Amino acid sequence: MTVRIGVIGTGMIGQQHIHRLDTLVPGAAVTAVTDHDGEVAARVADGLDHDVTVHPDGFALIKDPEVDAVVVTSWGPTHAEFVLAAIGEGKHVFCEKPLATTQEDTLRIIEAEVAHGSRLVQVGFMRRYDAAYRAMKQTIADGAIGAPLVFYSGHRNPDVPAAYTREMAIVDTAVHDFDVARWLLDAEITAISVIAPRSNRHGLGRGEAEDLQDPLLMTIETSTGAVICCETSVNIRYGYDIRGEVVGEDGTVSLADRGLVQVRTAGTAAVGVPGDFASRFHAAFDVELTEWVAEVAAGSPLSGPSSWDGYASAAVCDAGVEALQQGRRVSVDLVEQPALYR
Ligand code: NAD
Ligand code: ISE
Repeated sequence: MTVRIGVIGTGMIGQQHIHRLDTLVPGAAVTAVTDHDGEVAARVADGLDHDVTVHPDGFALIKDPEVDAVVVTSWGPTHAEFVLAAIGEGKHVFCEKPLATTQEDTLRIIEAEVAHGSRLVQVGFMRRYDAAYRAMKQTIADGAIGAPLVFYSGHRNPDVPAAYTREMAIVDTAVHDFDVARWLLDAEITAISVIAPRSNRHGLGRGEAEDLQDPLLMTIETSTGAVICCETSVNIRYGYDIRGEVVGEDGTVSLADRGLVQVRTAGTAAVGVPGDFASRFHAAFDVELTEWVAEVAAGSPLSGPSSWDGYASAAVCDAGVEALQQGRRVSVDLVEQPALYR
């Protein structure tokens, strides 16, 4: 069976996902698109080698009988209403992070999905599909390093767009580290503190844009007693570098450097660093959508990041922003987890 997919939001990642769904992912075809900017949507549709319906808005696309499942890649604040509409139609929906921009909206989604009675929502936390992170999780599960005690997670971007604000280091960037830490350590996050060192000069004096507090260091407590130390550096210039090391009772496991080769010359040994998120995680995105489409096609239970994961990460983001603004440790108090997500 081919899963006919409608994509809401044909901007940067929307176009990348359309390309992989239409050309790479077995059993998937993009049959409908829409964008706030109708011309962009029409151009993207024209670029495909088959007929694609261009809808006036996301709600019309969700109702389209030629759409079996929905992908949401529009701006974050629009996600919740589209996800809720898809649940209302009983359709599977893959939503790029964040699931919603407020905890209240993530809880509305959970309530709707629980009322539906089975999982329809998957959130785009693609790190869970990255081969290196998967090997790290397997190493921990095998008991090779003993019980995990500390996770160091470094999230470095070469630069960020003018629209990027201070809080985005937490809600747009570190949200990936929060999710992957919960998944790796099999724990919930219970509290967060944020320290802002002296700022990188590249984050200051950004014309019309606000000065950034960059880097940020977060100390994050978890339900198992393991502690996460998360660094965001979003103006690091040298590349898109994702660092990770779990310290256990008997050893450590870390993400290896990425280059295919190491070059030794003139007294140095050098390895390449990816330039952006798309090159660092392209294979993870491929696996993420391939597994999602396979599960949707088979009607089997979804195994990827759930609405609960979207809610839990949103709760940590809210606490992190409060910790940054108020300069104090903020606890994360989650609602009781519905049975659907256990
Ligand atoms: P973008 O600005 O390039 O594209 C977003 C598109 O959504 C734009 O074309 C815009 O016109 C459209 N849009 C906005 N509101 C809409 C609406 N109501 N209906 C239909 N279309 C609408 O942004 P992007 O970088 O592609 O990011 C999109 C989403 O993907 C964001 O939530 C972002 O956080 C997420 N993202 C995730 C990753 C990742 O690593 N997983 C990386 C980049 C972006
Ligand atoms: C972007 O939205 C992403 O999700 C990237 O993975 C992340 O590295 C970047 O900081 C975000 O802005």
